[in-house]
Amino acid sequence: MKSEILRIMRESEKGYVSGSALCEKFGVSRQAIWKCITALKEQGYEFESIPKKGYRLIASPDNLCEAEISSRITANGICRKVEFHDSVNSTNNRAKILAESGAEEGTLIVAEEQTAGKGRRGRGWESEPGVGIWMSLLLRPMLSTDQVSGLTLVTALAIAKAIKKVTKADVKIKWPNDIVLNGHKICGILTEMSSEESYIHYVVVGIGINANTTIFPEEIKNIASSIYRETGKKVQRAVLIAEIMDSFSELYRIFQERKDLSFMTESYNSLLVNRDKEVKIYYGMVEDTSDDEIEQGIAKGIDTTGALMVEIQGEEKRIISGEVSVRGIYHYT
Ligand code: BTX
Repeated sequence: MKSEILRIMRESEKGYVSGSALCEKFGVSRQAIWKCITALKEQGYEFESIPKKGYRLIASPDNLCEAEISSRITANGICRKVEFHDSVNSTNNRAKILAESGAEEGTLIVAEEQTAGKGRRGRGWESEPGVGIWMSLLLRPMLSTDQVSGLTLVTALAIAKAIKKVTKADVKIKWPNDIVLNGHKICGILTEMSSEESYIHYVVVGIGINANTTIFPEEIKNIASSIYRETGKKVQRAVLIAEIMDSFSELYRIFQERKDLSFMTESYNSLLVNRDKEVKIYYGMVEDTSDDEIEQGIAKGIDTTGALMVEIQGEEKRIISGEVSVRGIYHYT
């Protein structure tokens, strides 16, 4: 009921919603509505209440909770259900458990804190409470297993578009799965799949965004940053989550119809941080790849399968994500 009340107030044209209209809508007493409003106030929501007119929502806090997120999610988009946790080990792990027990496509797991956030290839992901967006979306896509890596690129573009829309920040994409702002990593994506031969049971797309983070641990302070640190403006996280779900819904629908990325290569490439720049390709971990496992070339952009085209000694080579890292010559980007 809380998320519905918030949604009704946000959508109300005059701004005010009368107590009796809410009682009628939910078939409950005035006392029950008042209790709900009081609980929302305790969570930091501010209401104006005027006799004979009703309640008006005047401020929403940036505390993530199921009601706040659900009340902003578009009804006919990909997200059908939000599960919120104050703390979990990893939202990807939680999404996988739900997927194994039959949860439907569009289940979104969001956590205020992850105690064992995961990056790719066994790496960790710093997920401190109160400042980030740590979430995983469960998908049951109509794609073949070799098309699934495209979902990471679809997600990256959806996030970049949403961040641009909500914050106006000039974000870029570092192929295949980082979103960067002023050369710093502000977001990572971890896509995990469960399949049998060519049949996909499910895919979990994990998204980590440093929204309002101010301090990073020593090991990552040179590469990581947050939207707040780069723009000076705090992000209302539930607003950004809803916007990401909207932009993802649209791109995901088209990707499933077309089965390739031709519809978005241009927009993706226009945001590519190292397009037409010199890059190094590491065929192992960046930190310990030996010189003979590093190639150097000019990044040209993605093709319709999502591979990065790199010009190496006059010839274009397709770089497939998975086992490689691509970095600029001097910087992380
Ligand atoms: P990645 O392997 O590209 O990046 C991991 C690397 O990024 C780490 O080794 C570290 O150097 C750096 N790093 C760690 N934490 C952060 C951070 N908060 N900001 C910037 N850089 C960082 C990227 O993997 C995929 C990350 C996905 C995270 C989401 S959060 C929700 C979901 N649940 C989960 O466990 N993972 C995903």
